[in-house]
Amino acid sequence: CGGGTGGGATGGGGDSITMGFSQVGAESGWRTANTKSVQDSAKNANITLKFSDAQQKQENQIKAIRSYIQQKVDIIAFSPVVESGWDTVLKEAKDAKIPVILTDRAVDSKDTSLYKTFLGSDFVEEGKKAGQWLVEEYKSSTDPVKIVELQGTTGSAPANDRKAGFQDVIKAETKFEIIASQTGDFTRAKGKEVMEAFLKSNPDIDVLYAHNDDMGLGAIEAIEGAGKVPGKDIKIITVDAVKDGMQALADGKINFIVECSPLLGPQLMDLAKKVLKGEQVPARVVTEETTFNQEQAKQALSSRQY
Ligand code: GYE
Repeated sequence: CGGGTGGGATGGGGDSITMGFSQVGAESGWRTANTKSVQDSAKNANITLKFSDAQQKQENQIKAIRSYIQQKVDIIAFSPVVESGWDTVLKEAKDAKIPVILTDRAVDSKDTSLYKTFLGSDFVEEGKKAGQWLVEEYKSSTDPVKIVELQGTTGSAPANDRKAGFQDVIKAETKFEIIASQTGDFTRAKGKEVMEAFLKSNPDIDVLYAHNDDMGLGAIEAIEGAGKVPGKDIKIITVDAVKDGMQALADGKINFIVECSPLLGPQLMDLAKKVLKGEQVPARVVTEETTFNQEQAKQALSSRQY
């Protein structure tokens, strides 16, 4: 190690890179798969990973980032739990000359020099895909369609964007009405709890749009508990396409899933190496993803990695 084109940056170009990674938490199947992807690919790329789990709390992430700065890691990567409130700590990293890569979720900082690149999905596009399926599904009906929405973590990029993209598509037709919308914090338990409340106050729900599979899976329990049939009495759209979600889709309990890939690890390690070598990297790297209906889920299930 050492030498090469590393220049001033410690670890640049060498094989002893240390990365500090601040993860959102362990709130969902998606997150578990994402953590595994990051850890496995760090090992494969010969990058020493310092990993911390923020338990969905921004203050914990800020603490972790400050501690990575103190430890003088070569590079910091993190998945910001919410979009706002990062400028101060990102400025501290910049002043310490430690490059930062955003993975999975975005920040709303105006100063884009605070991070090198942002690797992750286009969540607005995901919300649009969910809306497009709904428009197609109800294209021959003029009756009102009553929708309830389980939002992701309040203030997070995927919650903000999946909501906005969905709304953008369905607003064109007045028959679609979102009658209730609340956060389920991307967890199964909260998804169930909030869906139970939705069912109590709204006797005739046609559609559930859940911002991730886990909340949808929790909601299925609530729907069944209320004596209704998920996928029939209430149509369900979710995002992620983790195995448990895909199983429920194949079983007819979910109607449509928009894929969001958690397998960001290999690209992240690749970008980190390039950044440390002083190579140019794109400001935005968008993950490629697809959608699944029930038939497609049956086909895809056996080869699903997460
Ligand atoms: O969809 C959800 C997770 O940020 C894309 O976070 C990620 C989201 C994912 O908890 O399941």
